[in-house]
Amino acid sequence: MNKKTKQEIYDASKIQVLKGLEAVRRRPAMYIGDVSVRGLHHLVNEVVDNSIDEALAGFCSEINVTIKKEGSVTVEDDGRGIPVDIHPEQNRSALEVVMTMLHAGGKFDKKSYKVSGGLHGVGISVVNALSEWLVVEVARDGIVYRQKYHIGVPEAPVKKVGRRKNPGTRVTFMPDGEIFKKRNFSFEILSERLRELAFLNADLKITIQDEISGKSEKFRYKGGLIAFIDYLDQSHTTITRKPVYLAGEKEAIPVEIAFSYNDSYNESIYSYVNNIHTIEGGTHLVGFKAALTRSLNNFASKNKLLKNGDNTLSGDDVREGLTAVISIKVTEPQFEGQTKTRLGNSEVKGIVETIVNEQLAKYLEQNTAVGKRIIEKCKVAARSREAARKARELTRRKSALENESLPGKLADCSWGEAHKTELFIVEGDSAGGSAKQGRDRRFQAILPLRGKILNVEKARLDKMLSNEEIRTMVAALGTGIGREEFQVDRIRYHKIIIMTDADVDGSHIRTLLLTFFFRHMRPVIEQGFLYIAQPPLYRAARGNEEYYVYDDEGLEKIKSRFKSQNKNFAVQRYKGLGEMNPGQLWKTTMDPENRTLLQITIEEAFEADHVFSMLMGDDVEQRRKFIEENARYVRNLDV
Ligand code: 0RA
Repeated sequence: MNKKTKQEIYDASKIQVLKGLEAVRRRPAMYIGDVSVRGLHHLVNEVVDNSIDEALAGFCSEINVTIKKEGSVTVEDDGRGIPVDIHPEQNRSALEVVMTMLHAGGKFDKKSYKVSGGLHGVGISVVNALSEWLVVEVARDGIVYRQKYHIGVPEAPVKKVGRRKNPGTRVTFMPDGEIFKKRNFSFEILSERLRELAFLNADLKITIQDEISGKSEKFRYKGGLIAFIDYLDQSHTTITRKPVYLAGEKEAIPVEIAFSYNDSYNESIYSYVNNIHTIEGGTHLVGFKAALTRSLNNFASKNKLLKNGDNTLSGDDVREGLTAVISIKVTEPQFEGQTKTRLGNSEVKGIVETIVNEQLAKYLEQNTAVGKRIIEKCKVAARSREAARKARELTRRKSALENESLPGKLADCSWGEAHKTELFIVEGDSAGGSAKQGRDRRFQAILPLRGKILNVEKARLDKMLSNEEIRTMVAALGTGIGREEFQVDRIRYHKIIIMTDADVDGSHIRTLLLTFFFRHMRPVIEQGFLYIAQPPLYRAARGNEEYYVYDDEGLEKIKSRFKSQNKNFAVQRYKGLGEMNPGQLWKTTMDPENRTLLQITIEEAFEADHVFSMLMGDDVEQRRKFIEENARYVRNLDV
């Protein structure tokens, strides 16, 4: 029998490694989603996820993230350290295998809740392949091992470089400038995810330090999900003094839930599978909702809290003012949907349902007073929903008589087919005027909105419908609104384009609109109908040569070109759309041949909604500042 020599084995696996790395570098988006801001930060999340796995296995209590002065990032944990022994089949250190082979993690599966497919769980080797350089240091059995790589290729075998008592892993990497156009890490983006992870993993200590800005944060929540709910509710008054906490495990699926009721009319449920935010929900969420409705109705009828005139409480009734977090772990999750964030595993629904039914009944038995307050709130919700339904029916009958007409403010287009037409929702009458003159009236419709639309956070649907701007918008869209009426198929345009000024007010209006669509017309986003226009920020001109510039980087480029040619030039900064004449607005922002549109995904709308819920404090100045700092949610998109 032919026996391969060690050298042959080594060379063969080396070729395999190079092929793998090449695949990642050729199509990075397949592994990390995209190569923009999100993909860049995904690299850090990927490394952190490995440390989180070690924490889930019970061996790691602290994770430290540092943005270094030079622009690299270090992720350090106090876990067992990546194994360093010689891998029998690969004939080299296990550490090298983990760092260089795609999906090598599985070889050492710790039977934790690793994610198969999707964006997370692609393995640390992907980060390595997309890094100009990466250094890993492992402390195990009192010895420190080290290896360095350039775009994923080891510089030399793993070396012993020192001694240290406490085990752990430290990964430092510099993203590759050839893959990522922008390489600067955002303290805010990283902090947000790390805080979330600290909430989801009770008592885990996570720190982040930014050596560039000097900012730092420490996260550690003994209360876990309970602390998460308190955080989400911080700007609201709750009727459940302490969040309700339920936990259980069935068929090796642990389920953890915390919830509360507050005085708003919104439902905010955050669901997670293996620490991944399932924005599109899924079977765990369905199970929770079903059990919540059932348990509360059972409690209400047992305690005779529903009078003869009261109907049973609907799902909408029991979720008004609800803040909930549900976190489950599944060994082989199936993710579906537009952003692969909907859990598909069908067995999970029943498991969550059973656990919630059992645990919640127990809780309500022991906390009758809280239960009664919740039911009272649900009953108020049910009554106002009924009142709203009657009012809607009345307006519907009235408008049927009046032959439902389009709002006067809408400058409609002449073509009738939705898939060929666009609606620009424009901030302010003056920009609306320019847009009307500049558009191609065959397929572009313009709807100017005056000032701010109603704050949808504070209003119930019935009150919202009394707001003229909202009614006008709903009428122009043609979809109707409200659970019973909204129909995305009736939409009159397949591109809804939000066009606002590039200032703080503009970004506020944009956030409001995104929140509105996210909460009340989610299918419009899911179908990919919602966009944001990108007006230029500057116009640089010299004689009759002119350039429109869309960001500060572009401005610097144009400036240096003009300067190098020793020419006089003028730069105009556009503060609002109104500063452009109709021709300019068409050319730069509306003409399908030249413009860039940013398509809104559910993820982005969710972020806007999240930002929005967070700024419910009444301090206007603080709110303004918050919006400014978070404008990135609706900026850093690409189509
Ligand atoms: C495989 C096996 C073991 C630990 C790890 C991987 C591990 C990976 C990373 C990545 C970042 N930090 C990490 N910490 C641990 C278990 C090894 C054993 O049995 O001791």
